[in-house]
Amino acid sequence: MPSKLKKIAVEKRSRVVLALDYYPHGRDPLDFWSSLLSDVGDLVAGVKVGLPALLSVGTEGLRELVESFSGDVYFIADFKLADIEDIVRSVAQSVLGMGFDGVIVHLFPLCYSRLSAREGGRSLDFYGVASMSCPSTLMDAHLDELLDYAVKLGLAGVVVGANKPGAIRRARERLGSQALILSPGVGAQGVEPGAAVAAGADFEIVGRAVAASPSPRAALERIMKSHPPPGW
Ligand code: O7M
Repeated sequence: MPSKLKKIAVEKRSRVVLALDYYPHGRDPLDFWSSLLSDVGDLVAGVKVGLPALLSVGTEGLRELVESFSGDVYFIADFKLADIEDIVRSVAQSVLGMGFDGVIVHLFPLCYSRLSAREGGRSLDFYGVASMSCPSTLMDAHLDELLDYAVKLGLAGVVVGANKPGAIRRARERLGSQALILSPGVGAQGVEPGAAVAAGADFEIVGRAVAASPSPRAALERIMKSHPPPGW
């Protein structure tokens, strides 16, 4: 279970996972995200890094970013993994080697029997996408199956769109209190801060509303005011 994420969240009283996808045109992305994390790292529990970051700064750039801040934040790799189990496990092992704490995988392939990655004394937390913030009717029609699959795999948590409070409530019912629910869609995609947490999510994943704000700290403080303090 993702005890590092919970511990950091409680210490910082933060339910925010910051998505690092956006950087201003003309800026060096690694320099921008390093400055952003220096500015607001004390306000975020987790940082989600996706393909835009990987493709713009490369694995060495990401390794550097993770190494610089991993004492203070929980790093989640979101490389849109949806493949056969051997490939997912191999990527997960590399992700752990880069210093990440968690990885997000798509559940819809239903290809996995056991997901794990270990190295030395460290292990990676796995999160599964159960419902998206876009109108993905195919996935939503199979929500219960995807949630039950997440439980069967013993995942650390699931991703459920912040614009789908019914799906968040359903996820909480089916997952129980231990697994985490991470909800994207807040801010730039139109969901009010606090709505997903009010429906039962543990964390709200926020990208542009913070990273593209002229005052990322003030934007984060506004979002955090809408959340009850975390406690598990
Ligand atoms: O706050 P934003 O809109 O700038 O960023 C949202 C982030 O959440 C961005 O990194 C997306 O890839 C991610 N996300 C969604 O927006 N919707 C989803 O359904 C799922 C994700 C996600 O994180 O998938 C793992």
